[in-house]
Amino acid sequence: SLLPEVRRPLLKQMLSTPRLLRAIECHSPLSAVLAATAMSRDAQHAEFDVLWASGFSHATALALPDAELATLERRLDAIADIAAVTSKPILADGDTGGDAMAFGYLCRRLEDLGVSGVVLEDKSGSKRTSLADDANHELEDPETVCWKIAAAKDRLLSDDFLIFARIESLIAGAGMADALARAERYLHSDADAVVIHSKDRSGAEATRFMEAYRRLQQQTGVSKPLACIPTAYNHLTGAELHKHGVRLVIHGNHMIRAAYRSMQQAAELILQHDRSAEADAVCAPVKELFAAVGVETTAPKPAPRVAKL
Ligand code: SPV
Ligand code: MG
Repeated sequence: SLLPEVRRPLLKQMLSTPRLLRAIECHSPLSAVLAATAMSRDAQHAEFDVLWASGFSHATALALPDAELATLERRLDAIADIAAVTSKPILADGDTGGDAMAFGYLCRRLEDLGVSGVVLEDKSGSKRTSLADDANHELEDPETVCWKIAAAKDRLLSDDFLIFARIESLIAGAGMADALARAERYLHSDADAVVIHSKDRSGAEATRFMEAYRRLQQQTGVSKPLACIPTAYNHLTGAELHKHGVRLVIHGNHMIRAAYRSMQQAAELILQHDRSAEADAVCAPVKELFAAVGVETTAPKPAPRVAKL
């Protein structure tokens, strides 16, 4: 882990260079350790830059729907647990953030934990998960979103905690014009960065927005980093999204989905064969788990007491 004041500025520092950043979801301390230590074989994209403390994944790990049901304090505890065992910058999913007071409180607590930023999505009411085909989404008035961000910024003690304004127009079916109007509004707000979300599997909708966002920045003379969550259009690589102007790619739910599938397979294989030998194929050896969490195999001996003369 890192001291909060050392860890918090890391994301802002990383975003000050033009290189593409890659974030991966984590939902538990162990998933965060795996996310933080994952290495690609080709050295080019050797590791993830950022840990995404996903609301969806945390809720799913608690076997709850992604509808802001876990209390704020419980979310904060989960993020503190992740911070305790990793040293990568953490970007927290702030969901709708509640009202201005609740969102300001969340930001201050995250700031204290050394979290580098939060994503506030512009939905209101009882939030529904963005990737469900049949969900009814209610968009928040962009003025309210900007007010919440401004009020939270006012409460922050540092200038290195970033607030990302997440545009949900394309998720809610409000269309490209609404998404771009919001993007322009957020460019002129206290938000530090913008996130676009889309569930169009072709990726055409997302990339159209990205190109329009590039033009918008040129026209307005204001530029803020753009992030995306390409779960639906995951045939596009980070490098391709970077060419469309994306600065941070968030792989939003892959650790929990991978864990779900292998847990399901292990449980079924044990039942099917009435023994666990076959399940070994989908399980890591315990030694790897020892290495990941630093198990001590011998208990430390107490130091001999030396009588003080
Ligand atoms: C999350 O990971 O919680 C997100 C991304 O907000 S999504 O689930 O795609 O809405
Ligand atoms: Mg979420």
